[in-house]
Amino acid sequence: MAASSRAEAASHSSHDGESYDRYELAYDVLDGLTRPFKELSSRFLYDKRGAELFDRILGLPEYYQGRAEMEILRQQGTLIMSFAEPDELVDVGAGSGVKTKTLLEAAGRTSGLRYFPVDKSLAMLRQCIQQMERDLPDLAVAPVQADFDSFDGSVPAPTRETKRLVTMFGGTLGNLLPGSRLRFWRKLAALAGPRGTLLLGVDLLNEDPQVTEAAYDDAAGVTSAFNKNLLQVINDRLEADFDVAAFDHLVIFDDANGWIEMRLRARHRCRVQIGLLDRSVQFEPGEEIRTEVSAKYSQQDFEREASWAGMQVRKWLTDSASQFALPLLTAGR
Ligand code: AVJ
Repeated sequence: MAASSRAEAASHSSHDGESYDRYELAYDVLDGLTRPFKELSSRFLYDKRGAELFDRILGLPEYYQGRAEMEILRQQGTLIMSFAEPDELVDVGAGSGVKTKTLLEAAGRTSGLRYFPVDKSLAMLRQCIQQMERDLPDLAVAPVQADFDSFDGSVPAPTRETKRLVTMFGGTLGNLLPGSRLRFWRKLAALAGPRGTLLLGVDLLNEDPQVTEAAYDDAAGVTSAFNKNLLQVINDRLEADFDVAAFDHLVIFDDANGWIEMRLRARHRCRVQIGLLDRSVQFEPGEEIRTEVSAKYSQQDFEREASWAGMQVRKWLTDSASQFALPLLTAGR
């Protein structure tokens, strides 16, 4: 092997063809763990095991989001497609593509449509391509391997004529903090283009915060395992030595900010080595790490946010229990 390609192989993650560099991960982790209130990005939750655990979360009785979103897609698929009349479909964070498949099957339309599934995981993209080839063979699929920071350079820019539908399912927008969310809104608007439509998954504020809390702290403990797996990801990729069993899963609803947080709390004082960086981090008894923020919206909050990016909600589609929304947006005021 040539020296340059060896260096390349060493600096990239060994699993799943992820684009995120090991040293980028290492320093992001160190940044987060050396703050006065420790934080780790929720993007690190989704390694192979994390993705499997998230799949199990989607089937939990408490986690209504996935089912509610599928219900809207089945019920409103035709309306969504006739509103957007797309030639192109860009699916940000496509995963297995099951949501888009449901949308297209409900609308009964695939011909003349170009589908760009965007995902950071090659394994997910492969699964998505396979599923579409099997169930929607007419669909032209152009996969794009990119994460949320890099998709704008990887998907072709829309022209003034392009009729493009951009989807981001699951409520992922709510995982960004408001400052980054504003920047991300602008990227989504640019991706859709002047004649495009956005379809975004939005988890709604529940009158009863316990319903939301239960969705992130299920009785079977799957979300707890999902959260703790983050420490395992760090152990595996950064030669760290977190004692995963010494941390508890914790969920907090932050009323003022309108979001729910997942945290991990150290049971006792400990010191964690990060082998790759030859650094260590100290935890006090009860010290917490924030691992995820997930915003819960009212329709009004959401519309205000959309206007930051010059986008306007044209249709507000919800499930029958009004727990989740799939608004359709276009440019304009
Ligand atoms: C897929 C990122 C939207 O925030 O609800 C599920 C992830 N975290 N249970 C969410 C998640 C805990 C989920 N998103």
